[in-house]
Amino acid sequence: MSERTLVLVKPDGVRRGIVGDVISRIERKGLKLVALELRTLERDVAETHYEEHREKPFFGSLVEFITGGPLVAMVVEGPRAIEAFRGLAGATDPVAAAPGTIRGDHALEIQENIVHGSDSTYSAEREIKLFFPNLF
Ligand code: RTP
Ligand code: MG
Repeated sequence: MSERTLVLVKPDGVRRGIVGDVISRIERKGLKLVALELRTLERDVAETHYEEHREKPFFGSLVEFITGGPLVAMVVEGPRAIEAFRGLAGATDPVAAAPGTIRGDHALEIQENIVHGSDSTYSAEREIKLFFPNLF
């Protein structure tokens, strides 16, 4: 059974030229790209994407960061794609993320942690509709 997940290379990853490495890891794992776009998020889209964090102290800063430059949004498909990509990404805190993961290999700051991946089938469906409303 195949599933889909929304992956973002956040503005820090685009600025630092890590898009190719992220895509390469996705492809090496055997996951497939089914949609891809470079865009700069409007504030309302960013706030909707991260709505679960609206009450957190870092919400304002997170929205500033994620809207601060172009990002790459992708839909990635494969068996247990949600869990598979979260494994490639590593722990949210890049210092704690294992070496060999995207965050473990490329980052040190909790906010500027290079990638996003949906965390459940519910989130994946919601986020894919938000970023790619015409994808079926
Ligand atoms: P994401 O949603 O971006 O895939 O990351 P995640 O599931 O691993 O982490 P989550 O808890 O959903 O947090 C969302 C993003 O908010 C930033 N963050 N900043 N300053 C802080 O304490 C803090 N905590 C989280 C990170 O960019 C994190 O990926
Ligand atoms: Mg999350």
